[in-house]
Amino acid sequence: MTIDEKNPIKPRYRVTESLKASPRIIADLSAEDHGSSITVTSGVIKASIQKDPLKIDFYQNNVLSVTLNGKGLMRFEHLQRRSQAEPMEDPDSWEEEFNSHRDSKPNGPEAIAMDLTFPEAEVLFGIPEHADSFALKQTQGTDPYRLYNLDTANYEVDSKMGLYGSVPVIYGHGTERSAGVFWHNSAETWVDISGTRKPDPPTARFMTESGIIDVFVLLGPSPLDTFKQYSDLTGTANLPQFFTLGYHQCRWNYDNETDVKTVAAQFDNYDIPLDTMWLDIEYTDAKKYFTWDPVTFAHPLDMIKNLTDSGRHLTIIIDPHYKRDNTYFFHNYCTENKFYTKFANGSDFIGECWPGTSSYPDFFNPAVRQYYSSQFKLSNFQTTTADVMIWNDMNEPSVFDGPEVTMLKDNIHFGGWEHRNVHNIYGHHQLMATFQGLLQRDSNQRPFILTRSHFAGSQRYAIIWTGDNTDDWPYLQHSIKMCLSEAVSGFSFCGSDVGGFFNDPEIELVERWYQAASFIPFYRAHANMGTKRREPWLFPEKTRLIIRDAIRKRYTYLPMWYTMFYEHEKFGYPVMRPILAHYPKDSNGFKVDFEYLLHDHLLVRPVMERGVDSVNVYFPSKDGGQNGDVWYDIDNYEKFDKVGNQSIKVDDHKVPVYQRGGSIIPKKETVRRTSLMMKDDPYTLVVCLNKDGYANGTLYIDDEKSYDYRHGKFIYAKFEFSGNTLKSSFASKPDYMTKSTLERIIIAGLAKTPKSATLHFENQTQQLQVATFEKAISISKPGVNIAKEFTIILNSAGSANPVALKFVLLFLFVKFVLKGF
Ligand code: NBV
Repeated sequence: MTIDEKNPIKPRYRVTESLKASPRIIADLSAEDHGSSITVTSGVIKASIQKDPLKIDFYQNNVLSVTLNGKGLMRFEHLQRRSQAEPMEDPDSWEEEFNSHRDSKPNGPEAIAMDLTFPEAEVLFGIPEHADSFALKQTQGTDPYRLYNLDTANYEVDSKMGLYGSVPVIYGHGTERSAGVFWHNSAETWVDISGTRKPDPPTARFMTESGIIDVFVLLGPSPLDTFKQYSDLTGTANLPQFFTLGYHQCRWNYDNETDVKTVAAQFDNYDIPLDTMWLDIEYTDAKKYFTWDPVTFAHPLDMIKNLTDSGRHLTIIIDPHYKRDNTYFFHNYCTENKFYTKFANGSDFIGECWPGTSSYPDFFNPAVRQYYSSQFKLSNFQTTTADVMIWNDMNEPSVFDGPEVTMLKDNIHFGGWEHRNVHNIYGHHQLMATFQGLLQRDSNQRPFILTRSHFAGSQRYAIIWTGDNTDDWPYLQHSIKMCLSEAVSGFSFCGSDVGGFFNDPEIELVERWYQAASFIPFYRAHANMGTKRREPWLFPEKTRLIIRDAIRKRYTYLPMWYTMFYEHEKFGYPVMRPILAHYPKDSNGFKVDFEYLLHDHLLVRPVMERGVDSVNVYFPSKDGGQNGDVWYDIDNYEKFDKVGNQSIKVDDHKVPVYQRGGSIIPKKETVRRTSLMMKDDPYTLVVCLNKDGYANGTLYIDDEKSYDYRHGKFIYAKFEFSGNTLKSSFASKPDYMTKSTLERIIIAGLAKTPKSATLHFENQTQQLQVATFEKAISISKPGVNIAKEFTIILNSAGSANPVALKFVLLFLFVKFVLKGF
């Protein structure tokens, strides 16, 4: 639904680049005018529009799911010319002073607002990025939630202040249904939350500085349906290259090439896997992006080769502020071609940032994007290779001497649009160009870009992290809450600076952060300039071993992570999920944000408290009562089948993570130096049975790097365990060759331990050994290529397998027959 001014003095801004594609208009709409209202119907969906006062009710299957303007809080301020306008009471209406800055507001106040009610909901969530709880809090008597991309140094936790990204999608969920609304606007927005549940259900009032009212109503009815409806609009993360799911090592800064090489080599010495080294701003020549420091990074190609030879990657930072230096090619080109964002008076906008006096490319201009993109070509950036990936930081944009450390709202962008309209989508346009640049550089390699600023849809180009956090426990806890909010808002690939960016973390926090982050999509350690070096081997041995274990555990689960990201791209559901995603009837789980699900496979409850020897794990209910799933501790397959809170003992090494009974997870158990070195290694399948003795799961494999999978070059195996049989099958014939075999199967939850197992594939039969393993069983060495269909039948204790039977007969023969003679 859009509401625009009928005859504005000039057009109002409409966001475009956030959507994946133009929405499809359904032809089978029927409308009925009842005089005071109009009803519009399409299939099971109905909108009832009350004309005066305006109120729009959205129904699905005749259940009222979302009401717009039910409280009558809609506002729409018309654009005006000052010369013709009525005098206004508020002196700030026409121009506003903020510290030393002045906003000229050429069209006066132009805000829009509307209230959105979720009649069936008991909890609202979404609208990242805030360092706050997953469930949105009431805002009466406090500030509303703010959506305004800002470089907020030392941000606070439990706060509604605007951070680096803004994703204006909100969800309401109750035991009967879920729904959402995407408020499609890139200007500064504030959101007030009120109401709790029927008869006063939750309401969000969106208030936005400019633009039009443009909302998408997502009618669910399940939480996963609603998340998918949102990703159908704005897209998903692209399937990442495999290595990006491994461990990343960063700090501001690695000092020089030797430093980079030495750190990478130390990971090998200490037998800790590492996939990517990162370089922060100091690698550049005087913070001029697309250059290298001539002294400290004089031979970048050698350094890059040193990394890529051992299967590793390098990621370097490219920020959006460009040094105003007339010996700098990028600046000269942008100046000559009028490529910079402008002040209101039409001259190039100038602000302070890392390079000193800087200007900011106007990425809204396609010609600017094209010029910037072309800088990534190897013919231009000759001192890089196609294996160097990119980090876009400071792209809110951060302007040290600007109002609230960003651009002036009356700055002018391509097309004459004021910055106030597009602020939250500035970084997004840089990402579009970076993504294009990496594709132009190598069209068959999937780009990997990390961004700090983000808006709805940026997930199609880049992954995110939670910015400059602090070395304190609440920041570790908020990394989970924040990534969960981001995940339901399109950003599945999210992480936090492990250890905390600011200050020097205490050892226990480092240990717990490494453990927690090993189950978070983006796994990168990072630290501020001036902090003590904190590579894993600089800690006491015990800590180093805990870090090593955490990273190695991550590597054993990489096949699961990769499969989850494939399914994310394919089906549109988040990778990291709140409990309510799979337990929508369990109202006790609605606000839980100290634990989460990975897909519907794992329940993760990291230890995020200092000095504890037990933590509370919440095992959710399927029906709101005592009916839950069976969960198996991934370390020893101990079974948990009671719904509710349970206190779990934790020592320094323990991370409570549980596999759901009913799931099959693919793993690789031999951990090597990099993910690339594990490419051909064999798989282990971990089968955890539900109460009916059933489980299923999937495994996705491809070349881990290129777009060939989009032409069918992949393997997507399905596994199913039922009765006494594990079967693999393929929806489509695999069109990709792998050397990897099936090395081992672990089965937890069997009523009886089988004596042996028989493998059948391609008319061959093979007997397999079964052993007990922790509280499960392990079947070793099926050895079958994972791209082949196979069946494994467990031979139960009662019906002995043929080989065993022969031995028994021989024994009896020896004992009774031969002895008799
Ligand atoms: O480029 C320097 C830092 C970077 O390390 C950090 O990760 C970013 O979030 N950057 C911000 C600029 C200044 C931070 C104080």
